[in-house]
Amino acid sequence: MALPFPLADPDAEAIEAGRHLFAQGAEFLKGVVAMSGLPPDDRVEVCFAGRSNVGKSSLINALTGRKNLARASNTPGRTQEINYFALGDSRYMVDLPGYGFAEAPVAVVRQWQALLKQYLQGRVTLRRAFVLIDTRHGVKAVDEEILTLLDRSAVTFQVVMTKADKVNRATREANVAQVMQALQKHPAAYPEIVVTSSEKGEGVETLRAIIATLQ
Ligand SMILES: Nc1nc2c(ncn2[C@@H]2O[C@H](COP(=O)(O)OP(=O)(O)OP(=O)(O)O)[C@@H](O)[C@H]2O)c(=O)[nH]1
Ligand SMILES: [Mg+2]
Repeated sequence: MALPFPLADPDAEAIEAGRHLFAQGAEFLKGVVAMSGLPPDDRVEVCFAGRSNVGKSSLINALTGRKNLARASNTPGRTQEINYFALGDSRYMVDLPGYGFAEAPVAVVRQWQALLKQYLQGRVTLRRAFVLIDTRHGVKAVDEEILTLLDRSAVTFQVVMTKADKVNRATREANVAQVMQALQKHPAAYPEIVVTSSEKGEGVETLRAIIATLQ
C-alpha cells in the first residue's frame, strides 16, 4: 500500500538543478520586523518555519554550505526577525522567527504571531513553507497551531524533519510515522516529507532539489 506521505525522492535532473542553484551563492539581504520592510515580490520565495531551536538557521547554513550565514545560536528565540536571504538572483529564502519559546514576553510573542500571520497570508510569491519538525519529538500541539494557520492561509507546506542524527532508527521510524499521520488532517500539506540532518548533511541535496524545481 502506498503511504499517503512518502519521503521526497527527487530524480537526478532535479538534484542537478538544486546543485546548480545553490552553486550561485547565497547572501543575507535583510532582517524584517514589519510587512512594510519586505523586499519587492519579484521572485520565487520559500520560508522555513518551526519551533524555536528546531534547527531552521542550521538548515539554511547546511543548504548554502555557509557555516554562519543564518545565525544558529544556542539561545532559543534569538532569531526574532524575518530574515531574508537571496539565493542567486532567482530565489529568496526566509528564516522565520521560531515559535513556542516559553520564556519570551507575551507582548513579544503576540507581535511575532501577528507578523507571521500577515506574512503567511499576504506574501504572494511565497511558493512553499517548509515546516521543520524535530525528529526526536514529532508533531507537537504548538506545531499544530502553525499547520492550521498555513491551512487557513492556503500556503502549501512541506514538513522537513530535523536533527535526524540525534535519534536511533526505531525512534526515527516511529516519529516519521507520527508526522505522516498528523499531516492527514491538513489540506495544505504537500504530500512528501524530507528527513534531514544539518550536522551530517542528510536530506540537504533533496531539499536543494525541491527548492530548485519550484516555479
Ligand atoms: N545534532 C544536530 N544538532 C543540530 C542540527 N540542527 C541544529 N542543531 C543544533 O540545534 C540548536 C538550534 O539550532 P538553530 O539552527 O539555531 O535553531 P533555530 O530553529 O534557528 O532556532 P531559533 O532561531 O531560536 O528559532 C543549535 O545548537 C544547533 O547546533 C542537526 O541536524 N543535528
Ligand atoms: Mg534561528
